[in-house]
Amino acid sequence: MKLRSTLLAASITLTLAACGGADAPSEAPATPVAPAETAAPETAATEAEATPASETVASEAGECAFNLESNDAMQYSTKNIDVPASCAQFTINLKHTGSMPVAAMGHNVVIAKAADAAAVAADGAAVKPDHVKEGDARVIAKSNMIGGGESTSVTFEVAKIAEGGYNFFCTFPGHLAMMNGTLTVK
Ligand SMILES: [Cu+2]
Repeated sequence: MKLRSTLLAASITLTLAACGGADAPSEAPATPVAPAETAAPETAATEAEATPASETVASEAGECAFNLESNDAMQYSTKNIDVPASCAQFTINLKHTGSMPVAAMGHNVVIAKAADAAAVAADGAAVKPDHVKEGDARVIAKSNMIGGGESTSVTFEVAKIAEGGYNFFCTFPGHLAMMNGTLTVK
């Protein structure tokens, strides 16, 4: 009897609550509506532009994107990026977590054959501000050169690196030796 009346009361309360009326009993908290899965931003690239929340957004990049960081110590945050073969395109979002200006500690992300990296960087040494030779056919893709606190991104077709042997690297003069890593299509 007691159970039944409790259920009845709960049911009435729910009904009333649904109408926005009654005080919900404390032992029966309203079931929170499951948060709708917000559509993952597909263009993390353009969103990465320095909003305070960009770090959070960045950590949720989809599987066809990777959030790469760089710093004032001339380092990338990883030496390898796995690129799913299922992705038609892949985006690398680059964030410069340091504070030095682009002219002193600029970073970019360039995609080319590992064997061509040194020549690509050498040929771009005098080309400001991007440090990539105009029309360099060895370059699959390249981002802008950024300074501390800035973000950029580069997107490329996965088919173009499918054969393997491609690296990502920074062409700012003197950075290649420390700032390079492999792209592994799997
Ligand atoms: Cu660099």
